[in-house]
Amino acid sequence: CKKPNCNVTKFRNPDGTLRLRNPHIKKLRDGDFLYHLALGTKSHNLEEMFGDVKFVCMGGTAKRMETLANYIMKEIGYKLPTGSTLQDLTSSSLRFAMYKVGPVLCVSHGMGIPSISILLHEIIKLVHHAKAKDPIFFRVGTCGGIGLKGGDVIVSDSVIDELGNPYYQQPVCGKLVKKPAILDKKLAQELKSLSELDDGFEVVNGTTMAANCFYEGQGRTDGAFCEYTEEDKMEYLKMLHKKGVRNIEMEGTVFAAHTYHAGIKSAVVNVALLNRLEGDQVTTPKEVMMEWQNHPQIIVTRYIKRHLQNS
Ligand code: R2B
Ligand code: URA
Repeated sequence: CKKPNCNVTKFRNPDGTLRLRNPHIKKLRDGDFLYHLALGTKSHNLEEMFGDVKFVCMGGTAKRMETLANYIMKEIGYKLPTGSTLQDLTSSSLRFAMYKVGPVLCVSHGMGIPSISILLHEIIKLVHHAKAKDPIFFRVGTCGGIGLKGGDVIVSDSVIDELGNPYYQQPVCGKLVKKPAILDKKLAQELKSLSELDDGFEVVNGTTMAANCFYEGQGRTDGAFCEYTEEDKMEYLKMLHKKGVRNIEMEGTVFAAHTYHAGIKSAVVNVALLNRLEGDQVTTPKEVMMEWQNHPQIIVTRYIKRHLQNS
């Protein structure tokens, strides 16, 4: 199907709940246990716990996701039940951390494609089992910008891998399987439009490259190994920039591919921690970096707020 959002309509039921693209799950005799979340269909009432989820925000670290949950809570005016505090709902898994603020889930994904891939499998099953309707997924993260200042935000309109492929490929049962890495372009444009003049940071749309490595895979010359020159690196980064790549991070392809495959609208919103055309080392003071990491959260929270008000 060539129509935009074709998967979104194809893999959702008319009421917006997700159809799981795995016939085996229904046949699990003891229910489905989401091991890395320590939640299961037998052990928990997932529909009661998560049936109202409309937005899922994923980001690298547990702390950042807790900060985001608290920020969203304040912005949407959500009150926790009297006497309760924000809980990590996956605490017994000791892997990821997940916070729920009304219709918003904030969950950490760790670093890199394998880590977020595990999380995506389990969160997609979670929203399916919970019968959540039309959930939208965001990755709110950090990246290296190409030609952008530290603190600027890139909302990806497309994602590619290190070889320029617009898909996520993975060996499955000994064969290489490709899944198109497609993000919702309208969502990306709307997120960009939510930037305000006095924000103090730019928000741009652009292509994101997802690499499997922070060092050689991103053309850095400051890893433990480097068998190329500074000139090779600059040539590579400039070539990427010419192709429309505005940032490099480590999860975009699988995030876009798995959400698209599941029929979920999604967006990748990253803050640049440095301009890779000017260097490789991330040396910005911690307090500045902590402030910058709020920038994608501000944009995504504006979107969530606007859509909750209109729903
Ligand atoms: C951005 O930052 C992390 C590496 O430092 C990685 O998770 C990513 O995509
Ligand atoms: N995260 C990355 O993956 N690359 C950077 O340069 C900065 C953050």
